Amino acid sequence: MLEGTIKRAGLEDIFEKILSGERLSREDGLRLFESRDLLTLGRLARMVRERLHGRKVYYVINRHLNYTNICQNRCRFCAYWRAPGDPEGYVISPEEAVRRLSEGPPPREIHIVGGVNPELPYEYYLELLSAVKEAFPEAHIKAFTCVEIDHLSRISGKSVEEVLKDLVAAGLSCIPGGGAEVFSHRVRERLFPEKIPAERWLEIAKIAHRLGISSNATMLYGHIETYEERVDHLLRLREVQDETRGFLCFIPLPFLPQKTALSGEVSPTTGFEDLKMIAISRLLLDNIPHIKAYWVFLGVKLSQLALQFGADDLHGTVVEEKISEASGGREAKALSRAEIERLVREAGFEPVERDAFYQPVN
Ligand code: V47
Ligand code: SF4
Repeated sequence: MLEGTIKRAGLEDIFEKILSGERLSREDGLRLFESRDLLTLGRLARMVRERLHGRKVYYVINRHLNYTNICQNRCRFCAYWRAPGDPEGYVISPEEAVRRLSEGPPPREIHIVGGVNPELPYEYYLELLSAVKEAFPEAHIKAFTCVEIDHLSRISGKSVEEVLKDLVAAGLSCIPGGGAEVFSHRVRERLFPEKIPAERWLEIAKIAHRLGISSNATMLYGHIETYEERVDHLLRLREVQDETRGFLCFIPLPFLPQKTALSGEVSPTTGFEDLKMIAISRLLLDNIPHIKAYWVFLGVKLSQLALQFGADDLHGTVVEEKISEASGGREAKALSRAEIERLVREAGFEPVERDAFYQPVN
C-alpha cells in the first residue's frame, strides 16, 4: 500500500533511502518541497519520527516572558518591535518578571526573549536571570537568542564564551531557537539587514554547544524565501549538528504577516504548506532529535495534525507570548495540561511531560 502511493508520488528512491537510514541530499529536499503528495510526505516523516520516538509526544509546563519590545533591528517581518523613545515601548524589571511568572502553575521551563534594546545595560540581563532563578530554582531557564547573545558580547566588550559563562552562572540552562530566520543572504538583505549575519548566528550556536549549552533552531518560512533557500537553511543546521550535536529541537515558524510591513505583499501560509514544512524538516534533519509544532503560531488544531506529519513536540502550556499577539495571532495564549494531553491522545499518541532537556517528569 505504502509502496504504491510512494511510486505514484515518484519518490521511490527517497523512500528507499529513508528505509535504509541513508541521508537525504539537497536535491531530495527540493523534490520533497516540490511534491504535492502531502499524505506521502506525512507517512515518510511519521516513519522516521516513530523510529526516533515511538508514539511519544513531548510537552512542557512553561511560561514565556518577552522582557522588552524596544529593538534596534527593525526587521520588516516583525510587528513586535518599537523604536527607542516610542511611548508603546516597554521594559520589564526583574521584580515585575518574577511577579508575572508567579501567576499560575509553577513552570518547569521559562522562555525569556526580547528585542535588541540599546538602552539596557549588561547587568540588567544577569539580574533578570538571577531574580528568575532565585524565584524558580526548579525551573530551567531557556533565554536569549544568538542575536541577543551577540548584542551582549558587544555591549560588555566580552567574548561570546565569557558572556555565556556569565549567563549560566546567573541561571541560564539553554538557548531558544529564535533569530535564525532564513540563512539566505538575499532574504536577509531584503527583510532584516540589521540582524546579525547567518554565519554569526551559527557561530554563536556552535560556541554554546562547545560549552555544553544546548540550543534550539528555528526557520521563519512563508514570506519571500524560495524552496532552495529553505533546503539550504535546513542543511546548514544539519551540518553544524554533525559537528556539535548541540541542537535539541527544530521549530519551523510560519510567517504571520498581519500588522507587519509585509502585510499587503505576503499572504499567510496555508495548512498544506505548514504540514509539508513539518514533514520535510523531520526528513532532512536526521540528526536533530525533536521537531516542534509550535501551536501558538500554527494554531492548536493544525498542530495536532502535525503530530501525524513528523512532529513529536507540542511545546507547552505557554502563558504570555507577545510576538504572535503583535502579529494578529488569534490563538488562545494558554493550554492546560489536560487539553494538551487530550490533543495528543486523540491523535493516537502518548503524551510525555518533559523538562527543557526532554527528560520525562512525573
Ligand atoms: O526569531 C517574529 C519570529 C521568533 C514574526 O526555542 C515571527 O523553543 C512569524 O524563536 N511571524 C521568536 N514569526 C520565536 C521563537 C521560538 C518560539 C517558540 C519556541 C522556541 C524555542 C522559539 O519569532 C523570531 C522570529 O523568527 N517572528 N515576527 C511574525 N510576524
Ligand atoms: Fe527585533 Fe527580533 Fe523583532 Fe527583529 S524579530 S525586530 S530582532 S524583536
